[in-house]
Formats: sequence, structure tokens, C-alpha cells
Amino acid sequence: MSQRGLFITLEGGEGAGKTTSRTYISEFLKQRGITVLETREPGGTEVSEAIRHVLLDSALPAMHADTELLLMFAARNEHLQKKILPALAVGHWVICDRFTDATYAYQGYGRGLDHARIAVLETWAQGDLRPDYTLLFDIDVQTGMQRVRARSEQLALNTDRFEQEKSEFFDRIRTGYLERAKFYPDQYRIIEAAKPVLEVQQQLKHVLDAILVKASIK
Ligand code: Z5A
Repeated sequence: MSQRGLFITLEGGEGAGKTTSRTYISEFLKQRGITVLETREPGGTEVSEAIRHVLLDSALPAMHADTELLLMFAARNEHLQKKILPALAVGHWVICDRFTDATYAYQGYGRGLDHARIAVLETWAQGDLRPDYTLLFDIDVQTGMQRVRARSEQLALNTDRFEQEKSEFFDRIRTGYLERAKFYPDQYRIIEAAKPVLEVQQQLKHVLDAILVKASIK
């Protein structure tokens, strides 16, 4: 097994089931003797969680798209330096709920920002670090939105700044993720996320087994 831990990111539209699956993935790997760091973006450290709060706060006035982009990378830089890079360096596997592919999807495809500018920040903050694998939880926008709406009603939650966007915004994001998956087939694994939880877990098991086989022969 390689000395650096593997970096696995979870991506997808809202309500796709990433958070629900995160625990399953971590437990699956821990049972096979791997030390796992489970984390999320934006967030993952105290400073990055404070930036997350600003990014999601629907009570704040509208934010310029460039400001949103820079805040995502400010949170990411802190997260990388304090948590992700140290964990990978000692051989732990990092399971991160969203990472830079979300920036391309949301700020790039969603808000219409130039991908080349995102790429500059990506290299600036990450050097040549990229996820080893990205599990894309692909779901049709309506089903994802229905899940989020049902959860908000059940838990009496207010919608955040992103959840208030229209379905066209989420359509562009889904298209963006699927385009990236085509462009980076070695990195991406697509999970059909509209299926019931047990079927999603079956798909994850299949994908993780293959990742483990590949990691052990590196
Ligand atoms: N963002 C960005 O713009 N740029 C960036 O670079 C980054 C992020 C890193 C973070 O908010 C927001 O930041 C996000 C993108 C943006 N905005 N959006 N939208 P977040 O972390 O709060 O949002 P999220 O990542 O989308 O989380 P989510 O909406 O909670 O989705 P999820 O984690 O994929 O889903 P879940 O919480 O696991 O499940 C949602 C509900 O569905 C829940 O009630 C589950 O019980 C239910 N569920 C889950 N799986 C199933 C299945 N299989 N069947 C039926 N019901 C299910």
C-alpha cells in the first residue's frame, strides 16, 4: 500500500445522500484496518467552519460571485494546511464531503465563473494535490430538492443561501459534474444516488472494493 493515504472526495447536487453515505464509507474502510479522517467542505476546521457560516448565511445580503469563490478557497486552504495534508502525510485516508470539484460545479457551471480562474486558485492552494477518487452521487434535481425540502420541514430548518437557488442553477451543476466525470474517468466513480439507501450502499461497496484492490497493488 502506498505511504501517502488516499484522498477520496464525495460530490453531487443537494440532497444526493453524500452525508448519509459518509459514515458507511468510513466504517467500511475502518473495518479493513484503514485509519480514516472524515471531514467536509466548506468547513473541517474551526476557522473554515466560521467561513462556512458566512457562505451559507441567507440573512446576509447577496455576495459577489468572486467573493464566494475566494471564501471557498480561503476555507479550503486552512482545511488543507491544518487537517487534510497532515492526515495524508501519515498514511491516513481522507474522506471529504465536497472539495474543489464542487467549486468547478457551483462557482464555475452554476455561477458562470471562468474555469481558468478557478484553476489558478486550485494550483495556488493545492499545488499538485488532487483527489485520488471522487464518488459522484448523481441524482435528478427534482428528487434531490424534494429530499432537502422534506428534511427542512421535518427538522424545521431554514434554507441556506445555496438551497434558495432555482432548479436551473442545480441543472447546470449536475451537467457540470457529469462533464467532469467524462473528462476525468480515472478519478470519478458515479453512484446512482436516487436509489434506496441499501442499493446505494451496494454500489459503494463495489466501488470501494475495487479501490482497495488497486491501492494494495500500487
Ligand atoms: N459549495 C460550493 O458552492 N462550492 C464549494 O467549493 C463547496 C461547496 C465545497 C454546502 O452546503 C454548500 O456549499 C453546498 C455547495 C456549496 N450547497 N448546496 N446545495 P451543505 O454541506 O449543507 O450542502 P450539501 O453538501 O448539498 O448537503 P445536503 O444538501 O445535505 O446533501 P447530501 O449530504 O448529499 O444529502 P444527505 O444529507 O445525506 O441527505 C439529504 C436527505 O435525503 C436526508 O434527509 C436523508 O435522510 C435523505 N436521503 C439520503 N439518501 C437517501 C436515499 N438513498 N433515499 C432516500 N432518502 C435519502
